[in-house]
Amino acid sequence: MQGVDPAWLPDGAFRPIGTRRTLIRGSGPLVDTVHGEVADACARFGGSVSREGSPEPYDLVLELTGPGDGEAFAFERGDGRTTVTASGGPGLLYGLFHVVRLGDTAFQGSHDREEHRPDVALRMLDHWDNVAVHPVMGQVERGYAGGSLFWEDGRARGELLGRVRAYGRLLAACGINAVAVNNVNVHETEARLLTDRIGEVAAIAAVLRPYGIRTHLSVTFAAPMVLGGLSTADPLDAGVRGWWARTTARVYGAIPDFGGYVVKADSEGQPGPFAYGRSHADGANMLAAALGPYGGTVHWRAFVYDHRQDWRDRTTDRARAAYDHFVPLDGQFAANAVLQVKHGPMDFQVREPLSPLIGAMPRTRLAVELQATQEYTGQQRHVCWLGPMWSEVLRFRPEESAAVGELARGGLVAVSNVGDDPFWTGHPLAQANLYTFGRLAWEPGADPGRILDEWIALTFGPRPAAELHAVLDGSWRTYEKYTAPLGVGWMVQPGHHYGPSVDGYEYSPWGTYHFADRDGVGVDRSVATGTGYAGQYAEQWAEVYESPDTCPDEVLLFFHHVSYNHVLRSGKTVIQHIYDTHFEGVAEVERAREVWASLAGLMDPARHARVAERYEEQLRSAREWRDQINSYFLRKSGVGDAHGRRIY
Ligand code: GCW
Repeated sequence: MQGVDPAWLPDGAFRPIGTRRTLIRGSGPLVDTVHGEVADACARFGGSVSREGSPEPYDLVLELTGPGDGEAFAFERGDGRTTVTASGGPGLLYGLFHVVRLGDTAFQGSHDREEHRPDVALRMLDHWDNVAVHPVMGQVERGYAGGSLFWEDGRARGELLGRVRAYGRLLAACGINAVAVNNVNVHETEARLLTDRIGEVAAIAAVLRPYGIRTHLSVTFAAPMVLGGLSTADPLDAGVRGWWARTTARVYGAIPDFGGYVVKADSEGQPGPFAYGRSHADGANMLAAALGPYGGTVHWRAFVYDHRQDWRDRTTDRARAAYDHFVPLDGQFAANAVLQVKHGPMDFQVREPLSPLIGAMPRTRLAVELQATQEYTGQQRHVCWLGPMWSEVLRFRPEESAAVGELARGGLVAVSNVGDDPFWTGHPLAQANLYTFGRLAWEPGADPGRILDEWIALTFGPRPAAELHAVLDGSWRTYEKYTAPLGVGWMVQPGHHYGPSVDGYEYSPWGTYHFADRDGVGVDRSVATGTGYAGQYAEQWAEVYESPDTCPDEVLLFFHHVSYNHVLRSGKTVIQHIYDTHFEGVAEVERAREVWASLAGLMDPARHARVAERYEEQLRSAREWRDQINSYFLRKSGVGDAHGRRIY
């Protein structure tokens, strides 16, 4: 698309296909999409594409063998011909993008037959987009890439076919198959997308459908009242249930393959079943009942906690909240209700332990929610490739039996980092997060470094691969080093969450404290002397986290309040670790910025310039973080830096 960054689908990525002869067999809307892709590539590069089985030789055969909507495909090469077969349209599309990723290798030598299928059925992006620009949150809540891709001037964009189509194509190429098009905080205007404005959602769905993407909608629990004029939203009330059933029937009238609802209830001021003395299973099941006849799913978020707690109250621990609310409900949720759990117990900090809910509800379908938008990880002004963090989460085993990627039977979800910015994600290198999410959702056990290399090769071609890998690979750990230490989190500026403010949340109602005093820092969440949170884990992890001697360093201050002279498992004291990591983090940003500068001339100048400009801000901000954190802890502790470096 003109004026928009091609991201991981530059024209050149289609050269190996576009210069060859392709046969496409089968019919259906997704086969048409595949045909369109190959035909465009051939128009550019001189190859040919046919839908007839004429006897001439082909280099590539893409064949749909069945009528289904399966996502699996098989790939093989022999006798000078590459073949992709799939029994469903989405599978054929994913097979095509597999060939794109392989590039020329797909057409060289021979390849044994390989079967590919996603490990996770639902791979979803949640957009926190508002239709109308919200006075505080702007158009995209926690969005760092401009306005919404879907909504403009209070309605669905006119040129949907351009931008949103290009988006659907990028998403399909990394394996994403579901999108929720509006913010989970559902304001007045957006509430109406469910009813009189469903046509706009249908228009978006029509553009995403050819790329195998189903559309979902965030709805307000109070919809029967705010839209239906009822006097209650009680999930057990017959009138309320009838309203949802009728409304949902109309949604499916407009969008026959509608994916379902996303709900944030009793969370940060959103309405929910608690007002009626009902449980969250009652709430979710009411919507599941309305969606069930059409094959839809309700994604019910588990982000329920007290956001008006008193900082003086040491018995309430926000980290415990999701587990305390939801584990007693295990087994009560309908089959098409999915409980959507943030990966950590708090809120997308740069480092958190795994949410103890994951693994503790064996009779409930769970979806795990990650955050691609970099709310707490540099807001797309800092380079912070989240692949290693997500991979750690997905490979973590809450119990011996299964990893998180396997426990997420209800899907993997990421909060989108995309807006109407020409680079899609504001920071061009943040595209890597979106791509990596899709690929990890397809295969949660995949090596993230391999995915990164794939993204680099597609986006930039072969040339600066090693340098780009170096710049991105360690960037999450670098970010962690210069921000809040050892898993304690929350030392950010309140409200917008960018930049340091060590005590910004310390005396607030949000349940986000570090308890630093002159002797030490951290939150005692042990069973023996603290909030008991550590005991929410299965025995093996509960034991590990219970004692500061066995607790992993990177989450030590999440679980324990320790003295500044406490010796970490690394052999360093806590205070020296704080100083060292903060100096190292800034030095790492300085080096990465140099590497980036050396790449000028190897890529589109606009892309290079955008990143270079953001590195200036990242470095300024990293120094600010370093100096505030180090000075704060020097002043609190009175313990100097062993290396005598400058602290203010
Ligand atoms: O991370 C917090 C954000 C809110 C967000 C909320 C949520 C959409 O600061 O902006 O609201 O989480 O996940 O619901």
